[in-house]
Amino acid sequence: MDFRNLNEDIFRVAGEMSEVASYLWQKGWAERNAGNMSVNISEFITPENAAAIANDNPPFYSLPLSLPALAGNYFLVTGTGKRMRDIARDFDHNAILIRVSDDGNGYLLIKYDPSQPNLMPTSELPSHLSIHEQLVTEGKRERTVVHTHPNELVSLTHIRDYCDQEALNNLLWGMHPETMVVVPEGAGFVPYLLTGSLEIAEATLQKFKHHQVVVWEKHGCFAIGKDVFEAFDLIDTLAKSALIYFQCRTAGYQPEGLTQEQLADLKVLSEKFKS
Ligand code: 2HA
Ligand code: ZN
Repeated sequence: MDFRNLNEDIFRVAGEMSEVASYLWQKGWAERNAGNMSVNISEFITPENAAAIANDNPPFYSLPLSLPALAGNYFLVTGTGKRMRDIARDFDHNAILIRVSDDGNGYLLIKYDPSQPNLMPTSELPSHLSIHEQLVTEGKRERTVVHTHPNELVSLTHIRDYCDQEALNNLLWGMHPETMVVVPEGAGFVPYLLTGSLEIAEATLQKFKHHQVVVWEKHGCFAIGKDVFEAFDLIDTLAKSALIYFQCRTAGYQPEGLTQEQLADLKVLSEKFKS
């Protein structure tokens, strides 16, 4: 499995995914096989790469959804059941290159290795690809999707009051000024649904129309970014706010939080950063 070596851009993206996989593990957000990542690398595939890949006659797998905007697109994705700590150490044996078929109804497993028949894309592939489909359709700049289980954010969604998007974001923004600056749209919130289902993929998609991070009740979160570092930073910033909240509570007091006026000033600041 040498798909990393197709060209130096793909080699770099694989390195970035390995680096973020190690952060997720070190953060304690990636127990066992928890979490998954995908990056749309179509822009880096040269005609020579595409021809070499086609010659390999890769196996085809159908998908329960149609992805017309992704027809022919290439993705690096983490493998199902694979550990983030193993992805960090040995990307080639724990991640895969796929190409969405020309009809958009399935994908081809590139550089399929018969000695590793269990190396298949993440169980959350329907969520990942439907998010990528929306990103491409809407002409968005983001090309990566990261899913992980941040303890701090999951803990918050065990509190009924914070299973409400507005309340959740007001709490997170209020815990640290940078949170409003880095995540001014806040997180989208998806109430509990079965993981890996089309229902959760659809609900997540709706939230990504207006947010870069989507929190799944009692499970974890998804983030999009132009690269995996941007997606990681968004989650890390929100998780820090949640941690500050719990540290205050553990110390025996209810945190004061920033005032609505202070938050409004920070929102103006975040808009300045964007322009
Ligand atoms: O990849 O995190 O949600 C395992 C999961 C499923
Ligand atoms: Zn998960």
